[in-house]
Amino acid sequence: MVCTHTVFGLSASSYLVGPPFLVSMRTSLIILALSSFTLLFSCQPDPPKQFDYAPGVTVFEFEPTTKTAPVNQPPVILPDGMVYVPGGYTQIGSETGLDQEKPVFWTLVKPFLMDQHEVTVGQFREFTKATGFKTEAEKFGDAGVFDDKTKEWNLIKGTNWQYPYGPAAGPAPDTMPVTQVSWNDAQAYAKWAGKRLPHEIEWEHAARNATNSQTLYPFGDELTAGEKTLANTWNGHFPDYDAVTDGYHRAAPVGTFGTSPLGLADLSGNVWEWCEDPKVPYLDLLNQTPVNITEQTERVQRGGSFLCEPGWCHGYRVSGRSGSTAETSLMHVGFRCVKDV
Ligand SMILES: [Ca+2]
Repeated sequence: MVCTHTVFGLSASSYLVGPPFLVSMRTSLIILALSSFTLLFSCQPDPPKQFDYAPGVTVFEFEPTTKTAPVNQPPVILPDGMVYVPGGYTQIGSETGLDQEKPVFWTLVKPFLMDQHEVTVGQFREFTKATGFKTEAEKFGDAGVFDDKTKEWNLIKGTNWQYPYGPAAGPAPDTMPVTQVSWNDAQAYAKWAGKRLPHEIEWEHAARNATNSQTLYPFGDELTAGEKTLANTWNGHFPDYDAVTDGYHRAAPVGTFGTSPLGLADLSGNVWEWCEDPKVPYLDLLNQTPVNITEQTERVQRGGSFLCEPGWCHGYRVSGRSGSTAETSLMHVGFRCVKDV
């Protein structure tokens, strides 16, 4: 609530503390009474609160009464492998999803470019060849692999982006999404590529096709279209059994399952995708609560993975969220990059 409490250009408090020779006690009391009267009748509701969450991302406390869409002008030549994501207003979150997806709030996102698919093993290899970069899993000497027999996560020696399921499982083909990369590794790749990680609001804006679409997935409410499966997920009851009706028990080559209406592949399923942001409750985001970044701070992941199924983790919905600490490397977490237009 914003209240005007100024009378004749002087605030009520200035009468109370001002030099006594300026006004008599009687005059002060009269002015104070006037001030109180004004106070009663000049209170106005707060204007709808909005703020810049990040460059190109505005967050609203309430639905904006006027929605002036940003100018959408795709570049004449798109960078290879990138999709133009138009700007616009999008509601983030889901009132029917998990608590961490609430409350739903409005945003305005400027246009940007997004990788058509998750960064591949082949693309990551180019990065390491050019820079000599070593991932955190390579430095640690191990990384997280889910064991189908024990139904547990284990740190397996020799596991890294080239051997995402452990050395015994063999190397990952270049067409696979790169995994076993930490948030820090993804940041290094993005910087080298002249790109950046998406903010999770940008990610969801793209997953909602830049049209604020309200379907569960970028391509609708169903995971299949006739005979075709549209996302690589876990088919059955996790972790007991995976019927593999979609053809892949683990990661699939990028783009295997087609693209969303915007032309983006694997936004739902295949592997989780690192985003730029620390993972905070939406209420904290809306209140602009400062985030104290520590080693325990989780970074957001979006899109779900081949380990997700509705009964356990329906993370491949457009509003689904997950997170891990910045140095964590896992077999079902990769990333894609964005670039400003
Ligand atoms: Ca699958």
